[in-house]
Amino acid sequence: MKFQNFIFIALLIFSSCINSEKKQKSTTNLNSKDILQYESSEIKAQMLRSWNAYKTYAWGKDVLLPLSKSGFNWYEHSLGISPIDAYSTLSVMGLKEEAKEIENYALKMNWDKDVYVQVFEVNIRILGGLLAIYDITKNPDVLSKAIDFGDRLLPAFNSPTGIPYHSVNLKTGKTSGNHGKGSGNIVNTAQAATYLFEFGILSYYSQNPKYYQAAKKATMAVFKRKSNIGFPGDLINVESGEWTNNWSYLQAGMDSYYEYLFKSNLLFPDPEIEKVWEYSIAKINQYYSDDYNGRQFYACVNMETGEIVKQSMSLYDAFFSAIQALHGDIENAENIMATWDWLWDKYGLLPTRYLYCEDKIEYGNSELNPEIIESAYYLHQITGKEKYLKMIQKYWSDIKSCCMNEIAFHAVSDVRTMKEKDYIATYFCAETLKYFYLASVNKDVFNFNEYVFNTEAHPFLKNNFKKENVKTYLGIK
Ligand code: DMJ
Repeated sequence: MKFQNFIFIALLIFSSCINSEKKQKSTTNLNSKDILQYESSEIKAQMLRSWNAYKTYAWGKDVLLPLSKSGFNWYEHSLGISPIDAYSTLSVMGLKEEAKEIENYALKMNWDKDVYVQVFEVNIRILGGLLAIYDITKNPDVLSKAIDFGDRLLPAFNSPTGIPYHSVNLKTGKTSGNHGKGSGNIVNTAQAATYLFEFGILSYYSQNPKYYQAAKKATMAVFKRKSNIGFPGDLINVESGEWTNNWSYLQAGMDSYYEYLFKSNLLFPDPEIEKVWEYSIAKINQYYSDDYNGRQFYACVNMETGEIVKQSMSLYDAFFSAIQALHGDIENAENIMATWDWLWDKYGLLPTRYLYCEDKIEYGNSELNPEIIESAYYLHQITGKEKYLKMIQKYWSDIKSCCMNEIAFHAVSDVRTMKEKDYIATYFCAETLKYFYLASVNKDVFNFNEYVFNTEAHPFLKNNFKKENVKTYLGIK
């Protein structure tokens, strides 16, 4: 073997060792001052790279598969979920050409599809995404698309309780308990009552209260079935209104129910919903909060007794510090953020679920979810403390080390091994990259105080919703 070839091979082996080391090691041992600051231009370039990968390998499909370089649809027909979900991120980044392309794409969508869709998921991503396009462009044809889509979701709310069925057929309006195939009529609390925000916006822009009123009926139907100590459970039968599981918590399955009780009031003050939020946040602080080994957690409790039934945290409930901070409860928001950051430092990414009393991972996968970045971003904006920006920089550095591939980013099947998974959720572009970017720009580019985000990180300008019209357009008494 020639000497040059030997050197070349040795270099290759050395660099692949470094890469595999990089894939497993978090930057957490570095001092925050050692972490390289990222520039907004870097995030923007990564968004563009991911978007172009979607266009090259999965255009027209719902989701990009980054390892196999292909795409797949959620249902039998594509709903264009990735583009519609990505629009507001491309737009806040000033990528006008790409945003315009999606606006035109959305206008060509025909919602008259014989397909059962999950009401919760398409509400936050498609309806939320379309409304975000309209909020920015004021293109009346986009609003017509949003109204058409909203009208196709409404039949789901025609249940005896007013709580929507799990799925609805976009063409026929028929409903179903489980993707059009199953028999049950059970939904979780987030699926039951995460509609006030998008349906409120749709009512406002269409000047038709029917959407907000349907969302409010569903929310109140959940709230009025609270237990004697004041909690909803996590699974409910939409026809009988009976709880089929009696756990209560902040994790996926209940998270956005609480999020919208608070956030919808920021755009659409409604005294009844505000009361529900104030009541609920007091109960959360009283019962969910769990101090363990000198750290603050929020546990799962029995809705009837308030007893802790599981000491776990899921990466979804990391959204809650953002809500607490926005609500003015900075102390709790900072305490729980410190807990999330501590968990990140253990693995260099958050596992989907962790049992804190056993120091054990229950589900090790990570889809590069946005919530921890979202909360650090809110805390940085609200407290002005630099440590939150440093956290965000660390999260970015870690995600780059473990999850970047030649075309985009990928999820991992276990944070202990950082084994690559051929998947990237639509919320990575819609939310995760957006929060990274917004954390790195100044107020002239994006003023946090002027917006409220839906649960899929689509930002809505507060000034677009005039207080004097809200009551009439939404039918608030
Ligand atoms: C998003 O789809 C939404 O934020 C939803 O409310 C729950 N979390 C995922 C991202 O983790």
